[in-house]
Amino acid sequence: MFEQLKTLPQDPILGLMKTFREDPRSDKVDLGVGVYRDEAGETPIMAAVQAAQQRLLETETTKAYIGPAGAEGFNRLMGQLVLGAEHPALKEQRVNVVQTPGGCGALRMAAEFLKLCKPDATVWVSTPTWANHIPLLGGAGLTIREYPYLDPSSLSVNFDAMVDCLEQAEAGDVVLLHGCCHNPSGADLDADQWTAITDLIERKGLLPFIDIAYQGLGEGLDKDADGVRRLAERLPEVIIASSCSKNFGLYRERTGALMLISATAQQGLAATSQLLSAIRSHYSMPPSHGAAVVEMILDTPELMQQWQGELDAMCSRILELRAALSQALAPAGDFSFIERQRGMFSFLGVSPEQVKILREEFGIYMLDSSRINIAGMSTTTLPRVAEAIADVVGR
Ligand code: PLP
Ligand code: TYF
Repeated sequence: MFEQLKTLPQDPILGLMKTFREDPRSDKVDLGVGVYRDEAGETPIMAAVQAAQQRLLETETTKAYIGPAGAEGFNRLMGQLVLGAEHPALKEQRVNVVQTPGGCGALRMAAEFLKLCKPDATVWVSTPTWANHIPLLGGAGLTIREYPYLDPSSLSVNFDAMVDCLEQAEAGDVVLLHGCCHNPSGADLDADQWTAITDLIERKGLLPFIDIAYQGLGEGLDKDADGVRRLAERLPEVIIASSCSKNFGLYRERTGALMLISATAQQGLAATSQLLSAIRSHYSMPPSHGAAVVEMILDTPELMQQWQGELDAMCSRILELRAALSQALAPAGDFSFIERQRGMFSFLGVSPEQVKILREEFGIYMLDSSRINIAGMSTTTLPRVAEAIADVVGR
């Protein structure tokens, strides 16, 4: 049965991690995969997470099954974290949250749910978008179309082109938006653009689908969710996929949430029953540990404060590195967009050949698209990274 199968290429992001590991140079720098790193280049367990794990170890009483929706407390607290505790949709009981295996699990189950709502649904995604969006959504059988998002010459949002394109979408089409910290470009919508896109979605009867995987790593927990929150104040139905991988550093614990905002509480119950049925037929129920940690943190004031402090420090470090890199590159060209962008990623805007030189000659690893993980640098490695980039673009 297996003999006719061809070997497929690896995920290019995860493949690059392996090439990096095998590079013997001691001064190599990994700007590839999107994991947060500290000044020492490590991705440590956050102290609030360690403390919550310790408490769990002492208080957890069972490992019995958790059920397809996951933990009720986690779901309630995640709804509040993303939407803000006072959000009208929460008060009107129009929000239903389920715990998922990471943001990826949320994205995929959202796609399966959409397929049940509308078997011929079309999802519009930004060009470019996170490469995994395509298999996660397309794999559920949704039709994927693209809207232009990034102007490749200025590396900023081409909002006019985005709006012009989405004017062609039909009622009932789904629009995937990055809640903040656009992956791969770092170019986000500003407040006016969020309002304008909300107007367009409302006028055309589209369904907004928000992927928010970096809340707290752009400018702060509330600021990063502002666009989503305001959109969800105006529209009757919204789907939100949220991830705890980056902001809690729980990557391998596979912790995320899927939120359905429905027009009425009654419709929300029916929609959630469909979603839970889809979950049962895919993985039955989510893993527990990561969500139990998040619930413990969000529900314990001193852990919450500790976590917010750590997250704010990560966020500030990224902003400082952004400012430092764009300044260090100023003699080589206009890289000021790096300072204006948010989150872990920006494109350098160099060619695949230049990316190859940076990797082979300088041991500086980034995706072929020139996407860099800003948090992959430290104040020690940044000058060398900047020097190498300046050298390569100056040739
Ligand atoms: N969405 C985006 C844009 C991402 O970059 C990621 C990954 O890091 C995710 C979703 C989901 O990640 P995870 O499944 O690890 O929570
Ligand atoms: O874009 C990134 O680097 C992160 C991490 O299959 C990631 O989102 C990369 C590939 C993948 C899962 C997560």
